Amino acid sequence: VHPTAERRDTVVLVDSDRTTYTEEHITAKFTYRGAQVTREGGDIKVTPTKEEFEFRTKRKVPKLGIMIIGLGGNNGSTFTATILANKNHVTWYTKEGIQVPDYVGSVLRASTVRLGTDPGTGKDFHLPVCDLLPMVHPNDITIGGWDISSLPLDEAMRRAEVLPYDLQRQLVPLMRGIKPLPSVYYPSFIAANQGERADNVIPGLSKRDHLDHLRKDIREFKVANNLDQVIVFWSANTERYSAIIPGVNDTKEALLASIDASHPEVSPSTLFGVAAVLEGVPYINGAPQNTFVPGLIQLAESRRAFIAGDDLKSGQTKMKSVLAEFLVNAGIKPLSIASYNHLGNNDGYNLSAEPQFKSKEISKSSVVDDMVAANHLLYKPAAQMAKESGDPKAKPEHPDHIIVIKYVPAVGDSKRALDEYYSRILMGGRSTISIMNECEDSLLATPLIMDLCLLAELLTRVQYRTTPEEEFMPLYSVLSLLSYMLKAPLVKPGTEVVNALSRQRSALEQFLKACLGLDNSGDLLLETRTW
Ligand code: NAI
Ligand code: DG6
Repeated sequence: VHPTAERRDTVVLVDSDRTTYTEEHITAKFTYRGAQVTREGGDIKVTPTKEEFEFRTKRKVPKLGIMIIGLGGNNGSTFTATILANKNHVTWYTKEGIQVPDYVGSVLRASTVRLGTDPGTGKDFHLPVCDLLPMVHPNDITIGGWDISSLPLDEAMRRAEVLPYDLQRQLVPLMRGIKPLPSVYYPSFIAANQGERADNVIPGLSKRDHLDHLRKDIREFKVANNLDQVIVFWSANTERYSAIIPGVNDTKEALLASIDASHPEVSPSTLFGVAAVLEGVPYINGAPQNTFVPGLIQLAESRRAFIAGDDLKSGQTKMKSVLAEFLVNAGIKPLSIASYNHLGNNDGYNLSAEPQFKSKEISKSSVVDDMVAANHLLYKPAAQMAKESGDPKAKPEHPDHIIVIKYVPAVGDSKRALDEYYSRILMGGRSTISIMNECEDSLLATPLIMDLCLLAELLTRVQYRTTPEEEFMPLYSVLSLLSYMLKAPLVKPGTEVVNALSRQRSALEQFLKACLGLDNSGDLLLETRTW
């Protein structure tokens, strides 16, 4: 068994009066420290703040089902094949020899956190992230879902052309019995070129009937597989943006009324979101469109349901959320970022239509905004631009940032991504960094889908309170702690988006440790800097 797929019964036992263990829960007290900062004349006034939290995590992991919308797509079929290969210990030959299945690329299963120092050796002690708190093992996930294409999963896997032949050959008997449920298909939302695969569609035109049908599918999947929890994941084609129209989708009441009226601006991805929220199961959007219209966010809030999105941050954008942060935090000023990519899978085919490309362009573009806005020494804020230009509506200074995506059938799922970072360095000098990466897109996306679902499930088991008199509460509906895996993270309305990968990882790590009552000042390493 590959180390990333191993089963362990590790329990992290925190030896502190602030962390308690019962058979049912891990409960930890945590002091959240921050600071309020104001300008007072020429000075900056900083007031340290602190708030006491108590986190309670249910220890029993549920029997988990994941329902993928777009199950027969490249990601859906690769995800299913990966879980089944691991579960059934399928090994296969390539020209490099025998291969064993793994979960490489999963932050939970294939990366570690620094927990502290071993007093015996004085060395750092690292633990797999998935061993910090009780989490579902991916091999135990039950998979189901919907697709507008009726191909059973063995044929969908073959159509995807992602996995090697010898692996596919052995997976066929395990995959052929999995057939996607019929789905809702509203042609105006995805590229016209997708029409040819839409042979598995829920009949009728009433969006209310469609909603009821999807809700029934979720309930039946749960019962049929004896599941405790289900997560619904959008891995279907990228849709065009929905228009946000007052009275149509801007409030929960309007959205539900629009479904009753079969309003044309209610997209399939939003309809699935409503179905999941009404069934009380988490809903995650792995594509870039604005599924989470204000009415759906409100509905989730009102039901204390969990949602997360948007768009998997798998390759080029993940690199960008590292490199842009590195450059700007190094005091170097990117002047332009030009990102080009071509791919030949069905995702690329769908994105060759302008409205769907537009959705992807938006999510790929937003990723450097917070890093740029954080450095007013390099980039002029809006007020300064307005003063200098005389235009009161002037935007803050920003590097030129372009996104190009081209469909090249020959390369299939093996996406090519080229990026050029052109920056200003010392004394007006210039630096150009070029990056080219190439690999199967679905092999990067699959572990992200898994991490998103397993983390979302864990977060449904974490509750908090800020005084001992209060009842424990679930976390806020929008699970922004999942941002690490998402290109355009959805956050609590009115709060700031964090795109920088290191900050996203740090937030996640700190939160998981906080659930154990551990403070994350580990990198201070004061013992190495003091006498
Ligand atoms: P794909 O095109 O192979 O799969 C999408 C599947 O969704 C197809 O089988 C299609 O028939 C189905 N579908 C379309 N509309 C549907 C509906 N209304 N209900 C149910 N099924 C429907 O695409 P792939 O490569 O699997 O990607 C899936 C999504 O994830 C795309 O939106 C893509 O942009 C997004 N994504 C993919 C990444 C990657 O690295 N592969 C990374 C980031 C996002
Ligand atoms: C081409 O851009 C297709 C897209 O679906 C991307 O492959 C996907 O969004 C992953 O993007 P990135 O920028 O994280 O590699």
